[in-house]
Amino acid sequence: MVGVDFGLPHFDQELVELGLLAESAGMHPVARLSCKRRAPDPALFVGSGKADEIKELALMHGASEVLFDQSLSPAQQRNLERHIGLPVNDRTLLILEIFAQRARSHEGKLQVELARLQYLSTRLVRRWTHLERQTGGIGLRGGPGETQIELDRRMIGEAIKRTKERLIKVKKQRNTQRRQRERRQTFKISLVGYTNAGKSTLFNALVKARAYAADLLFATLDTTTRQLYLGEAGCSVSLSDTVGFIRDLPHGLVEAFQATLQEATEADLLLHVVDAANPDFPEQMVEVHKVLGEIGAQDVPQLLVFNKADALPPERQPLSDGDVYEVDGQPVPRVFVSARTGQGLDRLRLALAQTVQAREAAAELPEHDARGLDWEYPTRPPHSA
Ligand SMILES: Nc1nc2c(ncn2[C@@H]2O[C@H](COP(=O)(O)OP(=O)(O)OP(=O)(O)O)[C@@H](O)[C@H]2O)c(=O)[nH]1
Ligand SMILES: [Mg+2]
Repeated sequence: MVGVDFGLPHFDQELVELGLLAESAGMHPVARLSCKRRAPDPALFVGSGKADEIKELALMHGASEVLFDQSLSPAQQRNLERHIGLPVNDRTLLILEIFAQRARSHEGKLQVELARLQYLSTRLVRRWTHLERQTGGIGLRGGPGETQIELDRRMIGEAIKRTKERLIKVKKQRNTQRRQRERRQTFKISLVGYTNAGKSTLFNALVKARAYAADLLFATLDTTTRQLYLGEAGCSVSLSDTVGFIRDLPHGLVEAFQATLQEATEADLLLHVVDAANPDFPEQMVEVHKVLGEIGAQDVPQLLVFNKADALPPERQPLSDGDVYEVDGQPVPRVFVSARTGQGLDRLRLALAQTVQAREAAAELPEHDARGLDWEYPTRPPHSA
């Protein structure tokens, strides 16, 4: 695994996340190497000396593949493969690979297929312009490579169109189901958060379900929804568990998973689950807000759930089971829980019940200024874009 530090914020020196991604895709990282550069080398991404070093390290450890934490251009990828003599991939491809392995539902598979095709098409287009330049002399049109790529591109374009059409059909069915749910007027809560934060574990603990939870990135791809009865409010709400977020989520994936991510946009409340035991949690929260902004869910009220309290060292144990936390200068209510041990879950249920009741009260009094309510209950957007 190779990381190249260009002086950008949050450079992952130890390549921790890349390692987790690789393991989630079923690989075993054997060696890590990071280096500093001012700018990527156009041909090899790293210098040729560094490329030799990577090759040596890979040979020494018997590696069968080299993974880069940063995005490579198609030409860099090809040149590196030639230089090192092993397949070379980057983080974007790795994430696509995990999604492809993990997709279960019909819709999930279609979404992954669309993302993969879109990724391929950008690669082909770039390779195509590159060839075009090579054969670019006047009157020098149409070599064999050109026709082949033209053909590939047309086929991919058609496959993208077909996949999109099939997705639209699936989406229509989903909308019908959603409308049926809406007719029942249930309060909708969506779990959001960085991948591996513990959303599915919390979901299972709250609704006593058995959604797949694992120490893998992107364990969940499909949305699962269950009814959650809140005794304190005397009503049921619907709770949805869905796909996790990650920094630099490949753009094609965000687009392809729009329908799945939409769930968050239409929620009445977002439970933003944070892995409080992960030292990188502040950056992860920023990434989650970024994706929420991209999908237009930034104005949905939030409740922060700091999870994995059981894994916090004694000096970081929370002083109370809940408080208010500043996000972008805005106060957001927060509770501390452990989805694993059940610690704080009663407090979380109570906070949910109070939020539902506060919202109902606000709905009954149209003139009511939500800001007048106690800040413990999220009744307005915690932050604006
Ligand atoms: N110590 C501790 N571990 C937890 C807790 N909650 C979840 N985990 C672990 O964290 C890992 C990830 O949990 P998941 O529930 O799959 O996380 P997720 O947010 O659904 O992850 P994705 O679906 O991959 O985005 C699993 O190994 C869980 O056992 C907790 O409260 N304490
Ligand atoms: Mg999950």
